[in-house]
Amino acid sequence: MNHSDDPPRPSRRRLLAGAAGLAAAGVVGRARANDANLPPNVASWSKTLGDGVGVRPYGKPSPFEKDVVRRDVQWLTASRESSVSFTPLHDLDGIITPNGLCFERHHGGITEIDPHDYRLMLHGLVDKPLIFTLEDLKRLPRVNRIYFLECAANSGMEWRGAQLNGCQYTHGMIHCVMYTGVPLKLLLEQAGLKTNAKWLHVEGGDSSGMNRSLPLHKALDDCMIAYRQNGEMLRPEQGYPVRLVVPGWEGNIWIKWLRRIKVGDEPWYTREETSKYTDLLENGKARKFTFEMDAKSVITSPSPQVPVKGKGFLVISGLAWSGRGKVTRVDVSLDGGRNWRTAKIDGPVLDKSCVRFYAETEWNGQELLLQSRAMDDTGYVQPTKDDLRKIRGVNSIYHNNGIQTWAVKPNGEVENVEVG
Ligand SMILES: Nc1nc2c(c(=O)[nH]1)N[C@H]1C(S)=C(S)[C@@H](COP(=O)(O)O)O[C@H]1N2
Ligand SMILES: [Mo]
Repeated sequence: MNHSDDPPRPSRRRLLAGAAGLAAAGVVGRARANDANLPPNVASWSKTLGDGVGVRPYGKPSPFEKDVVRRDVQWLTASRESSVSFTPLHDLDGIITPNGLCFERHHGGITEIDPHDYRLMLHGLVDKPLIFTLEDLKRLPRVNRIYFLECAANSGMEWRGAQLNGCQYTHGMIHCVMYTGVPLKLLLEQAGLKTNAKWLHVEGGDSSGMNRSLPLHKALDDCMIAYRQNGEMLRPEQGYPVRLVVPGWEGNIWIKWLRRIKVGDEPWYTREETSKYTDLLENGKARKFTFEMDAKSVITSPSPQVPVKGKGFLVISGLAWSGRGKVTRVDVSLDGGRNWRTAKIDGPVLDKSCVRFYAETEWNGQELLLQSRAMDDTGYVQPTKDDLRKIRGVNSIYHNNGIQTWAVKPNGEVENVEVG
């Protein structure tokens, strides 16, 4: 079984197969309206009663939105249990990801836990080891926070050049939701930390036993033990009943199905922070503990799965985020980074959360090279892919936050390209 996040390099055949998959998913081609439903006629849906209350105890999207789904790239991983699906960013707006569309990354399949049997152990360098039930956790003081979660391997396929044709695939290993849960600090205070406590070992209850070392300062800062996502209980895919929330840090350390926290005085150097989730540089050395997700952005529309529908007024829209704090500004370029304009950010601007941006233009069928670049409140500016490669080389998989380019063709089609 393949436990890693490193995707194999796609072959040309595979890329073509991917494009055919998009056509099958209904991305190209437009259905025509039925004249009988158009004014001045009375539309068919106005002539009959609809479903009564209670017919749909848990609501679902309209059947006409059936193509707004998570997708996966089958050749990327050897098994479905250790694999990834991608958020359909191109079909969403605002900053909140609906629960059913959050990308999933698991290493041992989706674990189903009976909440009655759920326990969270807290032990190690503490005065009083504790075991919490889910009810224990729910009785503690709680907070609500909106955070993005990005897998460090997001855009990992794009290090050596443009590969996958769609922001769902190039940038879809991200979701942004509201969590409800207990500040981790509170649990640690209940157990009482020994004076030499410096690191935590956090471990999942799934068959992969996903585990990482978490520095104590982060745990005491803004980490959460979350059990709700967008108001309802976490979905099984996201770690029901309890996951660790580590704001701004790489998704791998956000342990799902959290079963154990051990307090120690040094890192454990687990597989996921040595063989995986380190970045090999040109000189053969690897960066270690690159927890923070740097500022990044992507234009979600237009993009390869959302071609431009016609000439005239065009709203360019996208998402930006930074694991270091708040996004302060997003710039958009129409000419591959030669000229930049400041985009409008609309909606909440929160710490370690996504922001939604818009830039408006007139499109007359000219070729565009669309780019966006994010800036955060530490002064950090999202780099070009070339600038990133100058420092990082091309041996890396993780932490690719380079500027994405979409080429808009005269017929409105959009393609993943690189400039420079
Ligand atoms: N227990 C457990 N936690 C886990 C994983 C896992 O396989 N098992 N995968 C990690 C990785 S690599 C990522 S990117 C995120 C993905 O979270 P999501 O499935 O909610 O998108 O969960 C992390 N937590
Ligand atoms: Mo990940």
